[in-house]
Amino acid sequence: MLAKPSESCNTVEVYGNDIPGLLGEVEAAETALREAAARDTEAAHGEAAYFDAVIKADQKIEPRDWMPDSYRKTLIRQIAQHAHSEIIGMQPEGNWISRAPTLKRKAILLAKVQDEAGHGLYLYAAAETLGVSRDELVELLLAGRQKYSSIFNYPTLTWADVGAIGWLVDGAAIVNQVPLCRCSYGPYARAMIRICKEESFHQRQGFEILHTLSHGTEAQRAMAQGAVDRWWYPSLAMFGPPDADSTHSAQSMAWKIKRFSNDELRQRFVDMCVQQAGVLGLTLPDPDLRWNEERQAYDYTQPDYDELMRVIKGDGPCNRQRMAHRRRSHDEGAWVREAAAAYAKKRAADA
Ligand code: FAQ
Repeated sequence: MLAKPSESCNTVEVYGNDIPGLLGEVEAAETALREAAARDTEAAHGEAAYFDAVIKADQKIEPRDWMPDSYRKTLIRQIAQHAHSEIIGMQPEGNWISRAPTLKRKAILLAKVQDEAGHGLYLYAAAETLGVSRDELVELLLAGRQKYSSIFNYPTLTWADVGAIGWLVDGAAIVNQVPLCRCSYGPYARAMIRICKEESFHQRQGFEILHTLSHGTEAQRAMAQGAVDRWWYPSLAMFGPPDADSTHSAQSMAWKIKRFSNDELRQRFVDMCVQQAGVLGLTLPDPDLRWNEERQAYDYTQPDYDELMRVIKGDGPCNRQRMAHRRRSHDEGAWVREAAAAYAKKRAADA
């Protein structure tokens, strides 16, 4: 390493006769560094320009592509939250598998709950393409550092709740998720296509349960109406805070992760449900629900967003129960993970 020449000594004494050669080497090294930095900056600009162009052209960003750190973080947050929701979302309906009224209903519900597990797995796999492992995401959920949808913190008190979840919760999920099939991140968009097809079946089975009940005895009709009364506002809240309070919407829409705002999707959902409630012969529990000719949409009462925030922060009717159950299942599944890892290691060694 070169000693720094001081004012008090003669540079020729310090470096001897090599000084012109040494300075030349230093200059050459500095030039090489400057050129490398310029190339990197140009490449980064090139990559950023490519990213912007892909988004603008409505094409897909793939895992191999450069992406801004904040785009990656936003996707990990949303996809992880979505995956956790599918997994925790198995609990409210799972509660009814052993008490479904007929063998056929039991088989259908079992298949639906298994589908939700599958959705969770596709979504964890999509998140893994962003450089984070499923184990890490599960740890974050269990540590309370990642969220899952507010809706799964409400109890399923009667069999009609299974119908209301299918009709309203899966219905809201479809309205929210169909636009995600056009999300700018390829792996998430592709996972959503299959998920939406299955959600569509889920929504119909819920509608059919409610239709059967609402056309049955007076007690069955009352049970169906009671479930719709309980699930309506929590389903509206699933779409998230109103646009004015939505922290991520503007950026996520600019990146074409989200295609519509929370309020736009909520409105679509309301308009869809009013028609379907008519066919079911059930009433949506909102006295102010009426057609607005000017807006060509229904006016409706907003859900209680303070309640949504309380539920998101962990203080809903079932938050503690849901997380306790998830932690218990995770611990009980430890031996399966260990056995699978040991088997994979053995297979790799054999190969
Ligand atoms: N619950 O700025 P925004 C299903 C949080 S799957 C909990 O508007 P963003 C299938 C949000 O994370 C249901 N937290 O956020 C099924 C953010 O918090 P942070 C799940 C919520 O991301 C059916 C903060 O509030 N679906 O149902 C909720 O732009 C039946 C500010 O909000 C998805 O995850 C909420 N409801 O928009 C399974 C779809 N809303 O992170 C079983 C994908 C907001 O800053 C049975 N996700 N927050 O601390 C999305 O579309 C979006 O993430 C939104 C929220 C629309 C949920």
